[in-house]
Amino acid sequence: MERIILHIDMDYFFAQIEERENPHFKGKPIVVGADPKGGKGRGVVSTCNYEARKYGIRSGMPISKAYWLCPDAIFLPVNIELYQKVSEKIMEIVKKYSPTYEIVSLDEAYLDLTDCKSFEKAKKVGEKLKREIFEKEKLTSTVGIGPNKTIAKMATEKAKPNGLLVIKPNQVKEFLEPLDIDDLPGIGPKTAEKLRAIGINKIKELKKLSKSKLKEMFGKVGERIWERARGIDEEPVESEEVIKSIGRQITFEKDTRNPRLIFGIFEKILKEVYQELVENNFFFRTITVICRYQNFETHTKSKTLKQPSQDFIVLKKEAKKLLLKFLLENKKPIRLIGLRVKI
Ligand code: DCP
Ligand code: CA
Ligand code: CA
Repeated sequence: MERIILHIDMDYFFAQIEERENPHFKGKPIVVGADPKGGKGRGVVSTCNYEARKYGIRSGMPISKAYWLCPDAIFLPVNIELYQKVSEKIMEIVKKYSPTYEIVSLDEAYLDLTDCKSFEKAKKVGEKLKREIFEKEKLTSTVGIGPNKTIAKMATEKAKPNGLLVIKPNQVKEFLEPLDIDDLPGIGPKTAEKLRAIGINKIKELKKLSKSKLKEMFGKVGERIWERARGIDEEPVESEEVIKSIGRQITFEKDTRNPRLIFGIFEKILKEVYQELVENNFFFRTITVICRYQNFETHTKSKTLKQPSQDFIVLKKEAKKLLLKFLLENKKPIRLIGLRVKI
């Protein structure tokens, strides 16, 4: 049966919350991310408002570059606790609009609106949802509606900011074909580069490649790309399966005992685990550090907290203590370190 899928994504999320909290910032370029330290800062831009985007500032860009592009912007630290609270409130609203919902990240979700029976009805639901979020949270969002998740998400991207775009099944082809290949979910910078190297820039051109050719170039993802370029996507909207644990591990290029190197890599692991934790609104109780030595001998050490936590400081402190125990108890060269948290 033909489905009706809605995708919603909050506009310049972290920065919009900061604007809301500090109305006197409105109209000025705002950058949320690491401290620029007068252009010497390390770390990256989390996001910025549309005024800052006029200067070329983007998510993921080094904060030093953002400072160079617009030194007069308002630079703010990431207040993730606040953004999470706002996200929870927004998702409580979103959930009311369909029993079949999927929360993708702090500011993004899908709803299956097939029960609306028509795209016109679904559009009204989308308008109402945007309005309710604005009235209750004073934040704008963008909604895309289409016959599947891929089209709905792409419609959102096109309608940003504060927009609503409906792509009906008979409009999918004309919607997709003129778009750039990197507008297609699943095509990242590397994939796009390879395609451009063989003269493919638009989705219309991408459709000239056979499924087997795309599979040969990109493996299984290639098949997905072939389907998506034609507006085919059967992925159901489903609430995330309950995540039981989150973990990361990294193998050193060379076995090492250098504490600076080991703790340096561990910081990276900590940040990645924490990021995923936040994205999934996951709480942990047990922290496990994994250490594999040169001879592949693998050991773990764990700590269980009295209460579930989502606190980065707690995670970092306890995990580092466990890692330090490994370093103190023997002198064997280390091949891999890892971190896993579970509830
Ligand atoms: N984010 C981040 N680092 C990134 C990308 C995003 O910390 N590299 C955070 C900040 C964003 C939030 O996630 O506010 C949502 O990301 P989006 O990609 O949806 O971007 P925005 O909501 O900021 O902007 P847009 O209006 O384009 O959706
Ligand atoms: Ca967003
Ligand atoms: Ca998003």
